Amino acid sequence: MLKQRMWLAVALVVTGIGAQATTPDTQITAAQTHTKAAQLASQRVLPKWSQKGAIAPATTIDGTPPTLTQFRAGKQLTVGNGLNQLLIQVSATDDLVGLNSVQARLVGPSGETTYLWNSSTLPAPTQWSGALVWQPDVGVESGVWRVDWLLVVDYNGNMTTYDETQLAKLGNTRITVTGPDGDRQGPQLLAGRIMSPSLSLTRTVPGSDGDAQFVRVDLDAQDLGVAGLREASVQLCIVGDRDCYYNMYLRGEASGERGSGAATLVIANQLPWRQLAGTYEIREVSLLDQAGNQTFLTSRAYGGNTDFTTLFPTTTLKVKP
Ligand SMILES: [Ca+2]
Ligand SMILES: [Ca+2]
Repeated sequence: MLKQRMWLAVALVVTGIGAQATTPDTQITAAQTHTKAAQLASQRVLPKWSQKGAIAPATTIDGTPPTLTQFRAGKQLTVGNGLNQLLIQVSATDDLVGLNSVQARLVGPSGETTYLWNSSTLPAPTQWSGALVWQPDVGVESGVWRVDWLLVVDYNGNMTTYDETQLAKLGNTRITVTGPDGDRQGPQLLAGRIMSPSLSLTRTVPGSDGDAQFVRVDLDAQDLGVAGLREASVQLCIVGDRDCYYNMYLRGEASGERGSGAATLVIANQLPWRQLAGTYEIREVSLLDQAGNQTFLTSRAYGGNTDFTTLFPTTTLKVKP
């Protein structure tokens, strides 16, 4: 019974195809396709290089790898001041099909490796000059990095590799990186502003589902050295509480500020509902850079030597019940 059904199904399919093939539309389409194929065969499109000057017959397949003709890496890279970028200038030639890509490997002082590459599109150049661009992030290791391997590849996949000794015959392979781990200086506070001079424990953020108000302090700061700002904190104490038993601690991170340029850090923390009501004054500001250097500024009223009134328009904030 099952076998009979299967045969029936096969028969229907065959009939279906047969019926389509006999319609005039299908026949015309088939004829046109054939003609188009014949046209394409007669108008054979030759590769660009062949149209230009018939350098080689179409049957020649390039089996020869490219050659590196020039190589030179930049010698110095100081990391942290804005964009960190070093260029490695490369030129290469290929006999026929053209250059596809150039790749290089960099090895750091402790053996860490990173790869750079550049590529061309078709029609590929037989004479190629360009740069491999190294843009390490701020955490890159300081010391001497070496280009210890380079690869040139043509569009047929033929390739030549070069080691450091071979590269050094053409140009510099050693890059001295001065990174943020060479930075021994903490950031500097330029100015600050208490943006929430008066807060209430019973008031909430307008429109929120009962969210407590925010304590906000803005700090204008800049890092000394090359690492860049990372985070800051502010501690406030109830006025007159020299032991700072009832304090308020705020902490915030720099949002992508890098380098030694000045930036404003916005430190906004929600007021804890258990915070004691009263008038608070700044006891300490601390600033941290990306290399881990920290600067502590402590108010004279708490045994330090910073007069915050010279840096802040007002140095107190009120928390009401
Ligand atoms: Ca080639
Ligand atoms: Ca620093």
